[in-house]
Amino acid sequence: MSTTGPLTPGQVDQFNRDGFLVVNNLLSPAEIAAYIEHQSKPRPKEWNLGLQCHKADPMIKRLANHPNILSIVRQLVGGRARIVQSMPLDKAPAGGKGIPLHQDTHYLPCEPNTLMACWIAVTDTDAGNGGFCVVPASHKRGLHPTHWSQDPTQREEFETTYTMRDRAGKEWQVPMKRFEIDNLRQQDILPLTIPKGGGVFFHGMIIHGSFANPSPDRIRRAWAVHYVHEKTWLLRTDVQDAVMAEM
Ligand SMILES: O=C(O)CCC(=O)C(=O)O
Repeated sequence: MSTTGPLTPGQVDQFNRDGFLVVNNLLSPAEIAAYIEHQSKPRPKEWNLGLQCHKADPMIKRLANHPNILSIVRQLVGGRARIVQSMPLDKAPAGGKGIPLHQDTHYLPCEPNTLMACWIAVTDTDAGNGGFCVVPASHKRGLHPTHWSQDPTQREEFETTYTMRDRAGKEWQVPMKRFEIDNLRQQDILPLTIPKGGGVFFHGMIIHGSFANPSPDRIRRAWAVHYVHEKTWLLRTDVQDAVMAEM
């Protein structure tokens, strides 16, 4: 297992200032190889829980609870965390679709807002294969206006209605689909280079996403987990049973 130490005070400041932090060597080459092999094999259908696979699939559970990741999440949320969702984010060569730039808090409102994520590069990732992009420091300017993304090079398959419930038990419905932040300027978008096994920790309010994979032959493979501080109230009823992280 690879080991990274706790973040330095400088790295924590950087996360708070920029809204994201790249950390290399979170997973070892052996751990990455084991994940790739696991994903290539058929798995029992009881493990296929969509964005909740970390509750059933032992490999995904292990990675979502990886000490290198959790120790940093703990530092950044200021205590123990709960795992809200996990997802593979593979992007095929030659046009595999992007994810329109967005803020996760828009999809996962919570009180107080401790939402954050760790996105792990399973292959080397950069602008050349549709790597992860951020708008640095955009987490400090509230929720930005959005429009429905209908760009055919970006994913738009998602459309649903969430039930929200506040702490007092009041419920309401929120229709959701694939939104994109309005009026983004290309020069504000920073494509990150994250080598295999490294990752980016990012704040729930940071604007992030990615573009289609322009490479003729380089797949972009990645995987992400979203966390909140254990005491946070998640408004979406479908994730209110988010499990505690193991440390
Ligand atoms: O994989 C990407 O390109 C973006 C991932 C993302 O939006 C997320 O993990 O919240």
